[in-house]
Amino acid sequence: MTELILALDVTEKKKALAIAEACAPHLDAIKLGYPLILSSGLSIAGELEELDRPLIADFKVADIPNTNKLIAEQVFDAGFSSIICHGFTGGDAIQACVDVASDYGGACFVVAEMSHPGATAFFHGGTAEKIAALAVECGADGIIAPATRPERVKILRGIVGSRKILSPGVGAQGGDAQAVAKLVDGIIVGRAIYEASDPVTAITAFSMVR
Ligand code: NUP
Repeated sequence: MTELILALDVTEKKKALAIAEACAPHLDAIKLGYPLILSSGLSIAGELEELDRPLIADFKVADIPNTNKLIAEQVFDAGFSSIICHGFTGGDAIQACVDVASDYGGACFVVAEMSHPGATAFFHGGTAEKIAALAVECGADGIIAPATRPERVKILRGIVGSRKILSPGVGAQGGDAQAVAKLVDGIIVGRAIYEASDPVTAITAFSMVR
């Protein structure tokens, strides 16, 4: 089964909570990032915990190991079950997030390659492959790879094996959910759901993944 993960990048707290509540029964996890946390505060994670869906913190943590550790501790203390960190910072920085996740019984996902057009400038040329290998070496639970480039997902799958691949970029960014769903463990969908006039109905467009 491929999981369906909602990227809840809604900056109005009330609206975010309403969408999450309506969609939760049809989702496998909810991903929160800077837009919602900066507008509503970290405590929104506690409020969303009531929906009984795993919460993924997409802070793309990218600092020195000690700062990464301090950030990850805040994330898991707030009620998240997974954290997303960047991988270009190197093995020790990834390891700090992996270790905290494991201390809390949570998971750590490493961004191997981003989904937007500009990402090719730095992630191509061997970097994404190196990051994916580092993620495996550090014992990360999986990687983030672009639904906008299924051919790249296939290459990265060859490196991470059975570790999870979560994939953003379907819908608003143009990726084809059908094409990528069979290559990954979870697709991450934001605007195509939360900007729809009826988010629950919009989810049915992704029902092939559940
Ligand atoms: O490479 C990435 N691309 C990406 O879109 C890594 C991400 N974490 N994301 C996030 O996925 C992005 O920040 C947003 O929260 C979500 C995609 O949202 P949407 O394009 O479906 O609205």
